[in-house]
This record gives sequence, C-alpha cells and structure tokens, in this order.
Amino acid sequence: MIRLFVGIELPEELRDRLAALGEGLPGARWVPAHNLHLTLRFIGEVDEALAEDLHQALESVRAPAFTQALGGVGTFAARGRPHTLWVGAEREPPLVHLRDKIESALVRAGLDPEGRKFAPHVTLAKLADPKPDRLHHFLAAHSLLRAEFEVERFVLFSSLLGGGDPVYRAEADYALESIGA
Ligand code: 3AM
Repeated sequence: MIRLFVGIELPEELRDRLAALGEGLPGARWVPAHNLHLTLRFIGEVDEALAEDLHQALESVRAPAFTQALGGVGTFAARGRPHTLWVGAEREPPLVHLRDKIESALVRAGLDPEGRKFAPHVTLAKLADPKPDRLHHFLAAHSLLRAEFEVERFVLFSSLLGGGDPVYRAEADYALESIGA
C-alpha cells in the first residue's frame, strides 16, 4: 500500500519565505520548508495496482500552465480550536479547472468522488496549543501577505508517516501546457 496525494510544488524561494514566518508563534509545529506544498487532491492509502491506474489517469490530464496567487493567512479549526495554520491560495479559474480535471480523471480510474469542498491553501503549521493572543497577533501581522508563482506541472506525491514530519516524495510529475503552445 502507498499513501498518495496530488499537489503543486512551490518554488524554493517562496518556500524559504513562508518557512521564515515560523518565528514567534509558540505552540505551532512548523512545516519544514521542503515539505511546503499546495494539495489538489488527497488520495490516501491505495494498492500498487490502483496507484498505477491513477498515475496513468493523471498522465491524461490536459490543462494550461498558470500563475497562482497566494494571499492572507488563516486557520482551520475543529470544535472552536484552531489546529492548522495556512496561507490561502486564490481560487482562480485555472486552479479550479486543473483540480476538476484531476478529480474526474481519478474518479474515472476508480476513486470515490471527493466529498469535501476544495479549499486551496498551503499549510504552514500544525497548532497544538497556540496562545490565542499570539495567534491573533500573527494573523493580523501577516494578513497582507501576498505571493505569486508559476505552475507548470503538478505532482503525484507519496507520503510516509512516522513519528516526526511526514516524508513526501514526488513519485511522478505531469507537465501543464505552456501558454501559447
Ligand atoms: O495540504 P495539507 O498539508 O493541508 O493534512 C494532509 C495534507 O494537507 C492531508 O493531505 C495533505 C497531504 O498529506 N490529509 C491527510 N490525511 C487526510 C485525510 N484523511 C488528508 N486530507 C483529507 N483526508
């Protein structure tokens, strides 16, 4: 079995910039710079045969390259407790188009449809027990954060969970069509 997800890598410079935000927020487990990514579709544990079918399905996806904007910071919470700190990804048509194409390809290849709404983001940190005033201060201080990067491919990642940070590995990548090509 292999645990998979489909995502977009961030350029190294942007990862370093985002990882550098990770100072001054106690109670946060920061995602290491090399793990920062934008998830398009979480797949989960699948066997090798299905993984191969999913890979082939992803190879059939045709979508244009685009510029992706990131902006603002926020949290996901459960029962009133924030557990994930993220920077938002603009829900622009090219991103949604790519995500929809990937979704249909994966469902055609045998996955159950994704039931949850697509809320594109880059997870910056997992929050264990953040001090509310420090968290509010962090969110306010970075509310105007903006960045842009070019998306020229997407990636099928495997994810190995252990004690510490997950180990993500690019198992395959898929080129997007260049603008004007
Ligand atoms: O993109 P981020 O880092 O927010 O939290 C996991 C991570 O999200 C999420 O998939 C991404 C790559 O691992 N993830 C993990 N388990 C999940 C699950 N059961 C999940 N997403 C949905 N359902």
